[in-house]
Amino acid sequence: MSSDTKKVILYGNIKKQFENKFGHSPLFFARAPGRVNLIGEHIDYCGYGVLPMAIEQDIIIAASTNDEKRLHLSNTNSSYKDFQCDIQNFDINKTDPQWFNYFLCGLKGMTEHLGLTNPTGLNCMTDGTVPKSAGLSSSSALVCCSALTVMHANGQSCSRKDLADLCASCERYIGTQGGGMDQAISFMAEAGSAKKIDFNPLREQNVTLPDSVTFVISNSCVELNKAATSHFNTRVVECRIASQILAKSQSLNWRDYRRFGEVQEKLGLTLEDAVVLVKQVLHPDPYSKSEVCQILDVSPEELAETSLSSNTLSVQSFKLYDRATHVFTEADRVQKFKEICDTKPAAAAEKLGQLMNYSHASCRDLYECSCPELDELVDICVQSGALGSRLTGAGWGGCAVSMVPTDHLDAFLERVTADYYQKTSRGNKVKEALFATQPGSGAAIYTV
Ligand code: ADP
Ligand code: NG1
Ligand code: MG
Repeated sequence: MSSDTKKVILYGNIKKQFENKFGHSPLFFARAPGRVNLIGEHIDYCGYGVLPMAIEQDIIIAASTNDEKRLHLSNTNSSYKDFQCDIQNFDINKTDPQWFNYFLCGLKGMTEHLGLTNPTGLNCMTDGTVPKSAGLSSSSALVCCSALTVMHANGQSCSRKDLADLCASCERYIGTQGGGMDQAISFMAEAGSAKKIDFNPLREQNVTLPDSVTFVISNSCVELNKAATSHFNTRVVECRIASQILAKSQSLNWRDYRRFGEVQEKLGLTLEDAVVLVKQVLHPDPYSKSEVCQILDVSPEELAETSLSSNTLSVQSFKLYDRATHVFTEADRVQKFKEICDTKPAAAAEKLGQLMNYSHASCRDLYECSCPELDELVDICVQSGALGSRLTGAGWGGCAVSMVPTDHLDAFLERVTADYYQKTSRGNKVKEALFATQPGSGAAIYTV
């Protein structure tokens, strides 16, 4: 990926703060955008395609190098404290994921990927406009931006695809076992187009959204840090165990399988067939850990090896039927969403809106990754004239994305402001919490 010299003028504030901190000018800027996922929630790590677009909000790092082999990391937001360490010898803390650990993920991943034995020291000032822990991928924007900074500072270049794959892997150093959607769209986004992203191997296709609608993001103002809790990995693990039990039920060697997509492909099933298989094999009641061990014929210690993550070792109850049903039906909705965008049938926008509404209901009822505030916000968005509205990102708080007829946009914004924000103390946050968005461009380096 190449660098650009055009946009640095926009980065006056971060440049000034860099100069105040380090006493010289930055050599270059790196930027990586956040994203909004339009449909396809919690299915990337199951091997299924998703449909996100980049947003304008991003993380920017102003950087220079130093000869001391040190990382000096600062943030324009004083609530993110300064950090420094040796550029090569450091630990990434999974149990207390402070902000600099996300930077360290990118640093470690890129240093190893490039095989750098003598990486340059770095001085970095970080600035960000992606709301944190709100499902718009501030964490991945920071990891991607860090990896890009390390790459450029060491005079190297990588393809966007390699960067996306690398950053999907290295964000896992923080503990969350994500599927790669956030990093893929951050690097591969193109202004004006949403993308269908498929995995294993990573592939992308442009998706043209109907021109009569505008996508609006609204933040419920409830935050959830995914690395500091086990909500996210519990879902990953439930899906892994469900796919292993489905594999075993069909006489496959279940230890070879970790994702629904792999099992479905091996069995040659359609997504509808897979939903039927779930009904035949799994039961709707939660599975206890001992039942899972009995079905897979393993000890709890072996189960930890084959299926769990370090922060889910003590989970005792697994809802396999509901999670599996969500994943297969959500994967089907993504395919239908793309098909409607491509073929533009009559009432296309209404059909897309309906898929978004079904997606939210499935996230709320089957995947249980919503929360009361987000459900209330989604309801208000639909009552305010959205054709479809749903939680976006991991959930348990964070943002909703709504598809609104453009000629109804002002009335929609007014009503959501009145009904969700102004009724509570959220009123003073409405400016940054409720905004229309366009498909933005991908990560970039700007040299001075
Ligand atoms: P998200 O849904 O935004 O990806 P996560 O819980 O995965 O939420 O990650 C949020 C974390 O990312 C924050 O707690 C913080 O550590 C880090 N982060 C986000 N934005 C910034 C920023 N501008 N500067 C420093 N760290 C940030
Ligand atoms: P957010 O909301 O950005 O933390 C997470 C995962 C994605 C995906 C979505 C749910 C990471 C870095 N991101 O996103 O891979 O699984 O949740 O669709 O783990
Ligand atoms: Mg995140």
